[in-house]
Amino acid sequence: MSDKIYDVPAEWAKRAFLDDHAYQAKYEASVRDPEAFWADEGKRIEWFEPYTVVKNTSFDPGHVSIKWFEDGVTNVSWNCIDRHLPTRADQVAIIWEGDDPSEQRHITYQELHDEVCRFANVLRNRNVEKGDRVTLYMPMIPEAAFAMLACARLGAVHSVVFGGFSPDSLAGRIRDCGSKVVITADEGLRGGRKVPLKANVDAAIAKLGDVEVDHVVVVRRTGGAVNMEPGRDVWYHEAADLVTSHCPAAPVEAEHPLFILYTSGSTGLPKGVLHTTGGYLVYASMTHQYVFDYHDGDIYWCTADIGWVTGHSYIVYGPLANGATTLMFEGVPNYPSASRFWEVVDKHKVNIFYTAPTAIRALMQGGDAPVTKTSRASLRLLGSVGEPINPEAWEWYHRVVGDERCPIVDTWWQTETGGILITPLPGATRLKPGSATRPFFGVVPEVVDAEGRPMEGACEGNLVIADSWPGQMRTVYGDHERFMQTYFSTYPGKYFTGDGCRRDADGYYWITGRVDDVINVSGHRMGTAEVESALVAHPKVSEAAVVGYPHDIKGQGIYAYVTLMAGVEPSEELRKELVTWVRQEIGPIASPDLVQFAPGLPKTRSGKIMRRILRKIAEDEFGNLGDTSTLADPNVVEDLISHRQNKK
Ligand code: 6R9
Repeated sequence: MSDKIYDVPAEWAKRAFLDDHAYQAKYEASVRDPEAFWADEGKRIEWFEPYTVVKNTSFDPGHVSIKWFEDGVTNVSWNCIDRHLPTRADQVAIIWEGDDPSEQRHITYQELHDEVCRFANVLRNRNVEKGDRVTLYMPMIPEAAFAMLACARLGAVHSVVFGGFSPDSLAGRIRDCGSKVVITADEGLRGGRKVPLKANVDAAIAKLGDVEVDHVVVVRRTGGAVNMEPGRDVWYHEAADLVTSHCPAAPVEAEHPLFILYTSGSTGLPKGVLHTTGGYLVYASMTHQYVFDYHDGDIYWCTADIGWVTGHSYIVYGPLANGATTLMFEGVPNYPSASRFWEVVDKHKVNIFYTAPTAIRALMQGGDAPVTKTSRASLRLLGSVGEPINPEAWEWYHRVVGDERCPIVDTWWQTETGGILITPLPGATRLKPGSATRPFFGVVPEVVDAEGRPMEGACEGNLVIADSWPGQMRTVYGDHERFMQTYFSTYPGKYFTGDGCRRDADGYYWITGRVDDVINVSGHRMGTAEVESALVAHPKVSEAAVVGYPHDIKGQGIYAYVTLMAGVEPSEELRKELVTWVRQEIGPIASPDLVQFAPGLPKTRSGKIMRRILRKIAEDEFGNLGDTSTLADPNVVEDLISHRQNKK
């Protein structure tokens, strides 16, 4: 924690949409009369049929229902493209920077229109219709954005699966939402290394058994050799040659599904978070404008992958809804050198830069020189997202990257929230390193104690949101019961975020991290249950328990306690085998950092694993194990402590 405060820089006070006074007034209006507030804000996008009903939402246990602008009719692709053509046809919509610094593309709004229409026609020719689910398994190339917008244009529902997930994970996500069409590329390219995307799709489809995928559309990226299944697989460039660049945008109701995005929770398989059309776009657009203080002509860069929600809301939908120029980067921060981010900033004159603390910490380890040898004079604003940013990393980002000139917006939000909920506004908010500061318009955060009682003033507890906002997820795809259970049953009548949080005397929020069984590894969410079930699927493993532990770069690392089958001897080799196994089962982001072989796990007499104890051991806090009297066999704790793995 740090008690430093950074005032709004003078030039920011001049240029920003809102100063502190304006923020306060607008915030008060937004929570005093949400109906009136959002009735107005809803007009920031264009509607084919105007809405008359603004907010129809209930957090009542058993009857959770969330609808915004429900009788309005619009289309997201039309709002992100066609609407801008009269004034922005020749303005660059997407700057693409390839993995290799010699590769780049500039795509104007007119070109975006033509590309998206062609992609939509290719999908239409493969019988994709309104409401159909389409899975995308793509590298960071413009065609990924074209495909998302093409789905939206047809009223089809995209489900983007991060290209780092394994064939198994991909198969599960194709099955869960019943996609008949998959869009992929021959190979991805990251840090000079190839990722076999099409081969992974083939392997995923082979695992699907009787679930059929009718079509696989393959974009050529590297030109690497791939297997093409006749009748099923088609090259995008060949199919696109046969269609026109004209395709009407389908009018859809405000609550028509826009996309599904799978995310890890504390139990079971990843959930299909469902977002819909009108409210989502209004919220993504509004937050993008105010949080990043986006003005016409600004060059904006969010380094996320489109496989995550940040890529959906703040590379594609928010910026394009605002007619912005959004930069899309295929590569990684340290290729070909540790200066890459800043070289890209200089090359494209980036004004607004949005990244994750894990990237900042990794770059910080490389020292100042790779940063300071670049100019970065175009930078005006920095952003952070994905996990708590420690004050040291914040200070470095501010001092070295931003030359003490650029405010940092530390934006707290989730896949479920669709857009940013707690954040500074650069012209309005005094910054405290490590704090996400104050709620965005229409957001009513509360800190509750273990019994769910709202706490007043300065306090620490669990973070809930008391009322709906337009960008909120609507349901878990195909399982509304699970939606209600997961988010609205812990504190009935309130949306439970899963995060712990502190509020200080100035009303600033400090997110302290997950309070459930979700680990945040490099800003990527991983359910401990998912990693455990991958481990126990290994023939030599009898039982596994997985917890998070503090990791210098990744924020949290994955610590796995593994009990082997009788007769199997622990070895260094087996340890490596298990790590590789998990990578293959889920994907590299799920690789355990540490594996400890444990003859026994601490369990209650009823057989429940006491993760609290395992967490303390992984965190090095042996002195503070809490009550161990309910353990069936207290001796296992001693053994676990003496065989604790060393941290990197
Ligand atoms: C957008 C995104 C959500 C979880 C969330 C929280 C953590 C995100 C944060 C942050 C502290 C921030 N988180 N932003 N914690 N400060 N600025 O990351 O969505 O992948 O669903 O993760 O990430 O724990 O609950 P998602």
